[in-house]
Amino acid sequence: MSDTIVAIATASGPAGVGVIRLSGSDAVPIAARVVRRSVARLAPRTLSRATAYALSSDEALDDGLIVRFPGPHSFTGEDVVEFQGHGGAVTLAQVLGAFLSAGARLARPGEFSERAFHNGKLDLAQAEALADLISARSVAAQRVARRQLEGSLSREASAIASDLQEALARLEATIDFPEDVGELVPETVEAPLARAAIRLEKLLEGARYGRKLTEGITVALTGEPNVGKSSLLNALAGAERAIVTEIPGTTRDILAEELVLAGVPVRLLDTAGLRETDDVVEKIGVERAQAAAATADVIIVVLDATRPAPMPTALPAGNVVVAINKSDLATPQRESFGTVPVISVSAKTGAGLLELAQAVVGSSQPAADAPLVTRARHEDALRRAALHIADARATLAAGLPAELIAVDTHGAMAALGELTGQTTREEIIQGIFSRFCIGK
Ligand SMILES: Nc1nc2c(ncn2[C@@H]2O[C@H](COP(=O)(O)OP(=O)(O)OP(=O)(O)O)[C@@H](O)[C@H]2O)c(=O)[nH]1
Ligand SMILES: [Mg+2]
Repeated sequence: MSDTIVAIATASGPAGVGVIRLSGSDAVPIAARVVRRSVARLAPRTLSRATAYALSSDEALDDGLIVRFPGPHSFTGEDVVEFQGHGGAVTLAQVLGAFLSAGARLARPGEFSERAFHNGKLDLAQAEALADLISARSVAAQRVARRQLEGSLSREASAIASDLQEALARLEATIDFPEDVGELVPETVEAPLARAAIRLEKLLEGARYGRKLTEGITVALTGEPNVGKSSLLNALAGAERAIVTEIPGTTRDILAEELVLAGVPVRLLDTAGLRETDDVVEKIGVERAQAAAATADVIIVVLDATRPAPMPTALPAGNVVVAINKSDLATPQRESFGTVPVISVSAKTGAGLLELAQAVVGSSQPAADAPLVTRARHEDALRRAALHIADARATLAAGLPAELIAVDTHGAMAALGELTGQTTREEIIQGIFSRFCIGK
């Protein structure tokens, strides 16, 4: 038996339609008190006309539609009722108030998804994918979230788990029934462990790109005055956002632009050109530029093809891409600064901008249909699983007893189970759902 929760499920602000969702054992009788008709007799999953009334007066609050999803065939697995009325903060707040007066409790953030998880409707990775889907900032991020919601990551985790299970079954047979099974044949354990290790390695390879997709990255344009940093921001954004002039020292403040580069959400920062100056305002701008470069995930050092390139020692430490701009005016002289990629671009003609975007985002994009790890929590669990497997294989190779190999294999299983929530601690689960939005 669960108490009945209610929340506005649609975004706030003026909108054509607003949806209020109820879930719990009294969802149907509570809804019936508000719409003053039998909700229990409505055909399941079918919309019917309904008017929501205030409980304390006869005032009609809103006209709309009502629909009943009897548990367990609902999103949460419980009885769910939705009232679909008009959007807008005041109307929705009034109807919500009526449901609260009728006996529902306001849902905590993520509580609907949390109930779906506890009722076996979604595993933890799928519930997280749902949150990712709602907050996706690029088409690529949205696609990955959809695949995860549909179970791609969970299926890969269970494929790895079944390899581990196979190894464990062999180990446990030799531990429990040595006289029937005989000596452990190392290959029969090594083969499934190796398969699991390869699959894990593949997943972890894509994780860097996957996390960029959901979290996005900050990229700072930096370089001497007049090399074309602001022009590059405008060219990448496809809009005249930053002021561009032929006067060195044009940009003073930091300008941030949200855009998508090679599928990854990027916060691109234009900064003041770096030079010694006595101008008080420009000086502050230069300091801000240096601070932005120091905290960015990637720095684009912009050089001017018409001027001699500085020595590589001038490059800041970290994740750096060099863009030699104004390639329409002169042929860039350098092809690389050691290991730092150099891309020749023109903010004026657009040449090289796609290559620049690719270089900034990184080339480790996995195949489009491969399951992708997008969360630090998942990456962490998978890394621990991989370490346990490596230990298990080392123990096996050293000819140590089956019990010791089994301990690590169990450890790998437990780490893997955190992904889907089978072995995740309750407070971690609650922490995950508490970061969801209300009504989800
Ligand atoms: N031909 C050509 N001119 C460019 C290109 N990019 C920028 N410019 C010109 O170079 C000058 C400086 O461009 P900005 O974008 O203001 O340079 P900046 O690096 O932001 O300069 P500061 O803000 O002063 O640091 C302007 O006159 C631009 O029109 C390019 O790719 N080709
Ligand atoms: Mg500028």
